[in-house]
Amino acid sequence: MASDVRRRLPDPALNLEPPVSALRQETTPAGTFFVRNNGILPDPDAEAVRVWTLAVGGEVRRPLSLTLAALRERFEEVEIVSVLECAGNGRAGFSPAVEGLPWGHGAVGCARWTGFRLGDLLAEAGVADSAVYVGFESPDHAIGRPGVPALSRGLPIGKALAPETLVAYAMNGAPLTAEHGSPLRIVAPGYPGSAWQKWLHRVVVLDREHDGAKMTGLDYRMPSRPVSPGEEPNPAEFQVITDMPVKSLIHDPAEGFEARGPLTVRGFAWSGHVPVRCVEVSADGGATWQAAKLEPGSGPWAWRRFTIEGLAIPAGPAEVMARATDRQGRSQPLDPAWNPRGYLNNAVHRVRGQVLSD
Ligand SMILES: Nc1nc2c(c(=O)[nH]1)N[C@H]1C(S)=C(S)[C@@H](COP(=O)(O)O)O[C@H]1N2
Ligand SMILES: [Mo]
Repeated sequence: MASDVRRRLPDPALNLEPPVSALRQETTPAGTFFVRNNGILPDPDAEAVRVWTLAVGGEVRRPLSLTLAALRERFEEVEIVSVLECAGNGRAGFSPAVEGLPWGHGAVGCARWTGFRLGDLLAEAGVADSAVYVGFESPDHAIGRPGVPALSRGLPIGKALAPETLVAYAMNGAPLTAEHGSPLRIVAPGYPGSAWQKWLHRVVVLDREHDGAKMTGLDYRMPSRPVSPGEEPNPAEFQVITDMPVKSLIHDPAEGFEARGPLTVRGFAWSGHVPVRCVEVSADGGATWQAAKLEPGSGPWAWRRFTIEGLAIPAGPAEVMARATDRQGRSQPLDPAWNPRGYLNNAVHRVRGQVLSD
């Protein structure tokens, strides 16, 4: 794809990140949307991939296995516009540096997802009273280890049954592409991208937290108390990431801009389960902040456009920053909160450039 603006990250798995300046639409086109793979995509020629079924088992009264056609026929179609963000988005911003893919700010996008409620599927299977969690299984495999799952994440039963949690088959009105999880993926608004299992093949209802690939240890988990660089992390003190923090990005101006003041600054703001309250912009290193105009967005899980026009800014080297605040009063910090795997960097987004004199 000659027009693909995404960079490939240094990793044997396919991981793609667009520049933040390309994230300028309410819904991000599939070909601009970041791609995060922990392993190798399912083999399109495999029998189980050509004839896809979705199975439900574990703590259920009626285990199921349904074809794509049967799923489409049986369950009501639902659409939701939701942000999808990798928990590792912004990892390159941590100091000291942490291991893991060095995402800039582009491991986020917002799309219109079409599918059916995971809760409707689970109701059909009859969830037992013992259920506390669901685990997801997919046929992608770990690097160099065919047959070994690359990722098997899950959701607490409450989120699995929540009306916004979908099994999706379409993104922005088109069938899911292979890289975004065709034919079925989880959509778990407000949760980190890791919970949005792609190539969903089986749902297992569990009477305890799921312990599949990359659910345990330090993977996609945050320390429950601050851990300093150099300190030996204790996995027993880490918890699975659920709710995503409030955040924003500036798509205009772009990094390295040259412009005459006053400036127009535009971008998007989003959050997890607590809605965004406001966005402010600073052009003086955070000394003063000016409220941006914030548009409503397409429903509670979509990102919301913000704009400031006529931002006064002196000629010379310049930096603009955006800071979103949620309805619980939590704001983006100026600097990221360091953690061993570099998750949840929601520090203010800074864009640097030059303001030209008249
Ligand atoms: N089966 C499977 N699902 C997966 C992954 C994966 O490696 N395998 N990566 C997860 C992670 S960490 C993220 S951030 C999202 C990214 O979705 P995208 O590639 O459509 O942007 O997919 C999630 N679903
Ligand atoms: Mo992710």
